[in-house]
Amino acid sequence: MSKAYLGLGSNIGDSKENIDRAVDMLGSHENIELLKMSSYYETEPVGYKEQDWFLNVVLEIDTTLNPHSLLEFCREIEEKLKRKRIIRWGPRIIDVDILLYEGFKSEEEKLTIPHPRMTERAFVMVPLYEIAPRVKINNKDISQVMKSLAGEEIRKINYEG
Ligand code: GSY
Repeated sequence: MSKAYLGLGSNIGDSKENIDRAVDMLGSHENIELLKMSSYYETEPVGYKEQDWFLNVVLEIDTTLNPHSLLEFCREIEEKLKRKRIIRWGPRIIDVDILLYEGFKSEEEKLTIPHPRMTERAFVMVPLYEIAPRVKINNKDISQVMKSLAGEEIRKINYEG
């Protein structure tokens, strides 16, 4: 089993339902165990600004899938939820990104781990810090990395039930 962290985001349609469906699909895979899920966060768009705010969460999982198979499954989930890449950095029904995978680093274009832009993004770092306050990213403590965040807006949401 390897521990991994995934970032999920949506800003089209019912974002909470999109995220919840993706989480259910991950949890239903026989080689994935969901360990922790962060709170939901409403987050200011990073990159292309003329779009709705996102809903983001981070998951901690245990998995026997290797990083490439896990990536394939994440892409399958995006396809199933009918993600359409219309504008680069633009709106999306669901994005499922591998942020970290225990003991694994890669600079392949298709699979860069740790995720190349994660340390600059509050929508990733804040939920990750909530569930993994002692994790290291590129050998740096997350608490150190958090200090250099640019500070885009992010709001924790409390859903009832
Ligand atoms: O890969 C992430 C997709 N995305 C997001 C996102 O999930 N949240 C926010 N706040 N901005 C984003 N920009 C992109 S691209």
